[in-house]
Amino acid sequence: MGGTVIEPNVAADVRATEVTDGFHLVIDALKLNGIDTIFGVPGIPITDLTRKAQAAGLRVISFRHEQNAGYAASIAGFMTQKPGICLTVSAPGFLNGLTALANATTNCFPMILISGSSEREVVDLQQGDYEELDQLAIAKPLAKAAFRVLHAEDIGVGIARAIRAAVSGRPGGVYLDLPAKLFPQSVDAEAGRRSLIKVVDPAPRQIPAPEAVKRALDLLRSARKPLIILGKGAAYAQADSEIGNLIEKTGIPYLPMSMAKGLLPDTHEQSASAARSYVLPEADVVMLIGARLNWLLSHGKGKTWGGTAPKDWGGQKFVQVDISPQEADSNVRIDAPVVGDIGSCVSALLAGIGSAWPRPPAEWLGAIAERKTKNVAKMAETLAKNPSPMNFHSALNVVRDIVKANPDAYLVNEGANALDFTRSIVDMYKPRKRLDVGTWGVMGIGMGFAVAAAAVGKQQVIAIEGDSAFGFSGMEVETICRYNLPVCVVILNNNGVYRGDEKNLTGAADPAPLVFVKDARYEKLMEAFGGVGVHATTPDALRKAMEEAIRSRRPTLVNAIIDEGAGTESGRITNLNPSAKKK
Ligand SMILES: Cc1ncc(C[n+]2csc(CCOP(=O)(O)OP(=O)(O)O)c2C)c(N)n1
Ligand SMILES: [Mg+2]
Repeated sequence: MGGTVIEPNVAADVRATEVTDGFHLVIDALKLNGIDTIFGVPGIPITDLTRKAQAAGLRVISFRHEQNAGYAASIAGFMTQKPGICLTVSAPGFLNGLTALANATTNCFPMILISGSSEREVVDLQQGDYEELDQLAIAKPLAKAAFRVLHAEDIGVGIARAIRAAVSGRPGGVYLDLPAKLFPQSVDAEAGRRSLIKVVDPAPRQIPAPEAVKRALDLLRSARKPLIILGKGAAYAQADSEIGNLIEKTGIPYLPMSMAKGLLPDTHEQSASAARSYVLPEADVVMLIGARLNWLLSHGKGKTWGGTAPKDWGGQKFVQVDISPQEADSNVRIDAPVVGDIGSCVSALLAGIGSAWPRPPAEWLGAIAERKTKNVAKMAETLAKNPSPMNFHSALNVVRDIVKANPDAYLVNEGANALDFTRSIVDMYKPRKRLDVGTWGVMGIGMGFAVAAAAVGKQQVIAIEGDSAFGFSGMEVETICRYNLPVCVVILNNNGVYRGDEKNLTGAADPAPLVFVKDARYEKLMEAFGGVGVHATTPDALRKAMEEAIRSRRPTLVNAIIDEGAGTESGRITNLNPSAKKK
């Protein structure tokens, strides 16, 4: 306990009273609950909190912008099942962190945004305080839960509630408002100690009902063309061996969603990734495990699923394994919902399967294998080409080899083409190693995720970034250098958003809205802070630079020059652009 001793100005025989304060109670409450890292940006009123937290043995990672600290916290939450903590100042700092909080809620990442706030009575009367804003009200609709603590004695409860809200059930972002006045409030040390709560079983298991499990297995057993889809919830659950067993014991082909790649190695023979557009419309029973039927799965309907019109349902029946009882039927009918935590649900399914589960019909497996072989051969041919300048394929062919040789490395990924090509070309071999833009397709997660993966995951990080995507968090290369993190950033630089060859249609001097400065030397940004910068125009140069980065573990930025005409609008989701009839 980091209590201070106040020596009362009285006779020496009067015992000093041990007191603590709001600063120390926040730190002690976090430590008591196993929180060891804080991501944030200092300033009024939390500057001293960052100092004291560091002095108390927490790792404090100070960023250049709160949004990046917030993304770092959220992905740390995904990686560890412990809420990631982001600490900000009031009003603008809070708002900067809020995007990351909303993104965490959308992606079901456990995170707590702790923001200092200004004088309550001044804020509530709108009298114009320094950084005045009703933060709690603003955070509420974007967070899974939001709390405020007004008295130091309540800090223990506030932190306990925030932790439970973040990690129990479906995880999400939680906001905790700590007004400036709270921090210096002093409390008797013993009373303070007693007010803290070590949260018991913060994310309790939720056991599925036996009849739900039976219903799901009966449906799955009846399938002629079964398919399993693994979502990021399945990756989060850390039930890797149970999920692997379920896939292998049933022999059912599976598709990993982006952040579930590597739950089983992407090279697994049951992976149907290379035949995705065949298996989705063809499957008759689909079991979703920790995957939602949102836009990333075309809402379970339309052409992707064999429907004719965009809103048409295909003929599939669905099993949905999910921790939220409200998830089923959100887009199409779910015939067999299995509600519980993924680990408990998959264990129950495994128990019900026993040892005599019939393998899926050979025609189904054969048809998938045939398409896979064809598509893999086609991809190999494309990857073998060596155009000049490089295109996404020839650059990512290198990254693919490097990741294969370094399966423990984290792969952070954002951009449009830079994202879609990386996802399909670079195989993952271990769970929770691929960290990307998630449900929202948000640009800006790159350097925050990279810092968290290196600092918390303690492994090499490879960040594959579109040049536009990188720009959203690029200043954090200073943070990467400052903490000397083993991060190798590779910018797939095609001079712009989607591509770099557009012209201003008016012919005037302003560039087109999607293009950037030609031949920008991003690598010099890393050099500016003492890291290694490399300008790579060939696959060989890219390979050498990445190998050296991993060997040395030094912060490195490789500016990989890609053909500026290589990309397509919005990558794989061109169809989501509203297109006007009038051209
Ligand atoms: C926060 C946010 N702002 C804007 C966008 C729109 N957007 C989607 S992808 C993208 C950048 C694509 O360019 P780049 O990262 O260079 O990838 P490329 O396709 O060129 O490889 C942008 C701005 C977004 N997804 N998120
Ligand atoms: Mg680009």
